[in-house]
Amino acid sequence: MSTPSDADVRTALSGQTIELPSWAFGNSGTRFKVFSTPGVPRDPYEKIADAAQVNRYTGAAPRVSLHIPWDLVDDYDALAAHARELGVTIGAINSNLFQEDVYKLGSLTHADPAVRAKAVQHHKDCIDVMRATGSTDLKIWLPDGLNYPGQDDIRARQDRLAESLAEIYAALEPEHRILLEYKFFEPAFYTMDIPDWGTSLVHCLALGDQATVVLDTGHHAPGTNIEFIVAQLLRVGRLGAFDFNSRFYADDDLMVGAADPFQLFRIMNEIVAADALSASSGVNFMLDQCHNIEPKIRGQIRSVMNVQEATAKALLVDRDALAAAQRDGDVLGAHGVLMDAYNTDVRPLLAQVRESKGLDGDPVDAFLASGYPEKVADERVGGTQAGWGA
Ligand code: LRH
Ligand code: MN
Repeated sequence: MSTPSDADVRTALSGQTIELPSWAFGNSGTRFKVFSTPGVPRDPYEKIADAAQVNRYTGAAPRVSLHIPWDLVDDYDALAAHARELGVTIGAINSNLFQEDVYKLGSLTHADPAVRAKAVQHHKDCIDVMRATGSTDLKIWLPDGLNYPGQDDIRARQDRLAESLAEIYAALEPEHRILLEYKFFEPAFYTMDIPDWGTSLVHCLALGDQATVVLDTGHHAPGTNIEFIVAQLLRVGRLGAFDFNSRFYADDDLMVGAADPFQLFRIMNEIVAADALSASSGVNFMLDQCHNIEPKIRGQIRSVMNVQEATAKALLVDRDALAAAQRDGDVLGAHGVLMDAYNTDVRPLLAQVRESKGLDGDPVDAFLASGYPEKVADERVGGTQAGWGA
């Protein structure tokens, strides 16, 4: 990868897209409290309308991922048409196996074949939704795991998981992909059945080419070098997507780049170095966040901007100088090349890229000036606000 020209940098930034999670627009919180806010969407139609606002002002968020059954509707063709009218499309379809009593001791890993069959059928139902919405990504995150040593046989659960995933894989259309997500703890506290990238990769390799790994930036043990995992998954061609967010301690699901902007830069630096920014790379850049206390649409706009800023800095890395310093063993020289890019203020460049697309240079100001938050707070009265625990 040689140093991109200024025009290349602008083209890459102009074409960057980030997928938004429908659930970021609903109420969320912790086990202590799920806060409500005036104007929060009450159904998937209103969630998509809010997501479309993010795309309208950033020009970089043309897809919305759905979560089933949180985004259950009678007519997915109508929902997809609604999205298109607003200038966005339906992205990944997320299954949900973490809110039913029957899955207390597991879902795709459960010892009872009837429970596994129910969980497999849920994914086949999600694939039906994908056929209706034109989605190609089925995202699977399993809450499955153990709380106490001896509670169940770790290896037997892996065998059952592999068997269940194979049934789901067999139901995919040729254009579909499985995005298999891992998480090192929670809701299980002794072991998760897909705790790390290695376990997800082992299952993906066993399934076939349509199975790839999702890297959620909040799902690693503290101190994990996430960009190393990014580089390795890109190297083996199995990085299917990111669930971007940030955290100070656990799976905090805070705005991406808020807690550790340097980490986000290092991650995007591996993406750019591997020429994996473009849509053809097959990497789906998604957000997976909860705006527990802050305004949700503005939080998503800020998050998209944080990814754009980290990406712009990564694109400004002088690749030729970096390669030369690395070749010469010039440790501080090489590190310095990266830090020069990281310490570059890219906000004027991004404002110009937005203006070149006919957008306002500052999406947050433009959104706030629109009066949309006040408008929906007035309109969305009555009904039940969407969200965790709704
Ligand atoms: C699990 C997870 C997963 C989603 C959920 C909303 O922690 O990251 O990606 O299903 O959050
Ligand atoms: Mn996630």
